Amino acid sequence: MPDPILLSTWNFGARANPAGWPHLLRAGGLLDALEQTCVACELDPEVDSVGVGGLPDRSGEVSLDGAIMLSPAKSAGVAYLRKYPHPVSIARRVMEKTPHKLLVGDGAERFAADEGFATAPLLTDRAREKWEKWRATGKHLDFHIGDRPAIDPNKSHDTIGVLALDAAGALGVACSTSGRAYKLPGRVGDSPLIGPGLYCDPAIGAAVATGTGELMIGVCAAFLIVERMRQGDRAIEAIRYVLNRVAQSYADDPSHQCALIALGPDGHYAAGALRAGFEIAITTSAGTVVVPPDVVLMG
Ligand code: SD4
Repeated sequence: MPDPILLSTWNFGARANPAGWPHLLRAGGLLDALEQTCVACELDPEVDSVGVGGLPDRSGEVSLDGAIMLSPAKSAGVAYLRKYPHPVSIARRVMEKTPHKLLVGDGAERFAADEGFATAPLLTDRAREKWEKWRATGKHLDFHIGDRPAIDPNKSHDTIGVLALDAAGALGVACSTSGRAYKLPGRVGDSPLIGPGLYCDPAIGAAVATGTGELMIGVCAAFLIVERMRQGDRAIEAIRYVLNRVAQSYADDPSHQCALIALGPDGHYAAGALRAGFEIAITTSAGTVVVPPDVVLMG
């Protein structure tokens, strides 16, 4: 039996993992581990790309996306939630209580209301001030160069993606995001989509993506990683393959990032990114560490 492990994207994952870890040590606690890691990040006031405090779209409205997956049958996502702070919790409920894979916008919010989820204001004063500053530039630059240093793909938009393996060898993945800051209203990225943003086949592996969702959607990134692992790739080889596919498929734009983590049912894992700056938070029985990825394609 493997040792339990919890992996999450970016250094802010180190603050979120401890909320999920105790659940992972409980028999049957895998879904709670995934969900509670995301919930902790959604409530983290320092994170302006996930949950409450996420940066809004260009009209000033925050919308959240998220998803959770244990297997093709056990998976669901929600997108374009404007009133509810915990997309992964709602996605889990969609997975557990409906035959559907994706609920969006008003319908997703009606479902959340019927299920008794609490609403919360998502736009904080801090996020509003950043948006107002961005708007005042009058330049309507794309999100990643709006109010950020021009070339800093790692500070512009960050999903929390979580991969977990429990002591029984069960794998799972979840992710949560407010998406690209200053996006067009209605824009949805990879994070609520089973395939591009996250994927899990219990016998093969699980993968999650963060970065510019448009890159991941075009190559179905997380699914492709797991399919490469099905064909015999180790996690690191599968990640390298997908990063190369992204690099070949899109014009080079230094302000875009694609960062990936994969985990096998035997506990082996790897992380990679198109560009420098990505980090992963790893929690095991030895504690939590933050490390750089194994591969940086354009580093
Ligand atoms: C999106 N992939 O909506 C998400 C955002 C993100 O690092 O992960 N940023 O495109």
